[in-house]
Amino acid sequence: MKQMIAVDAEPYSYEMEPERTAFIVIDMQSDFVYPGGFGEMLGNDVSLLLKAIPPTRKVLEAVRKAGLKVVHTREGHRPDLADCPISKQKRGKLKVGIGDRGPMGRVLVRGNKGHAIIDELEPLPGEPIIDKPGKGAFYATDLEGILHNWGIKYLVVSGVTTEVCVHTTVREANDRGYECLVLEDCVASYFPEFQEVGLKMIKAQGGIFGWVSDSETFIAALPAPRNNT
Ligand code: TIU
Repeated sequence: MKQMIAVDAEPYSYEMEPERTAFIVIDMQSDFVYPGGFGEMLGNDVSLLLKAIPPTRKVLEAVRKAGLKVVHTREGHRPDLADCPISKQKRGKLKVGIGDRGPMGRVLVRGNKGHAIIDELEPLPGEPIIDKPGKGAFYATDLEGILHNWGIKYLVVSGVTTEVCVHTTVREANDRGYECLVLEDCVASYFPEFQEVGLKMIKAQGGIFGWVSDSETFIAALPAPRNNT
């Protein structure tokens, strides 16, 4: 029988079917989160992003216990940069840009230290990692096929940055018919005002892109841990 649960959220209660829900962790990579990475090279203070790690870790542990599907994404490019638009390579006129050598290897290039998902949120075997060349997790990836094969309708969203890759992914998902719940303490921006307004934009107009809640409220609403015996 179909099991539905309700999560206290804005603009109103988020109703989801755990069997058809995936938790997505967007771009929690050293290049965005840690000092010395691409985010810092863009002129950003990365300290605000570090705050999202502990709550996201708690949610990861809880959804794994509850038996929800989990998927991770990484923004980055092939070593030959053939999948990186010239516009993206040139943008910002950076001294050390995409593909160049930085303190954590080649910036945003697959296989380099900066591109890797941070240890605190390490994916488990069986949790797909989506390598994406753009900001949105649906563009030029196999995410949609994976979610389709899993029968997913509900996406619970975490990751960085709120107004860039999180927003782009939520907008892409919303247009494809997914019901998105963004956990406000599990997403982060380099800019406090963008964090605030980014979340407002999701839940405004009756939830134009989706719903907003927080990690504790979501964890409390999850079904009892699955008995794997
Ligand atoms: N710069 C910035 O805020 N974000 C990105 O470039 N990528 C993601 O958000 N993942």
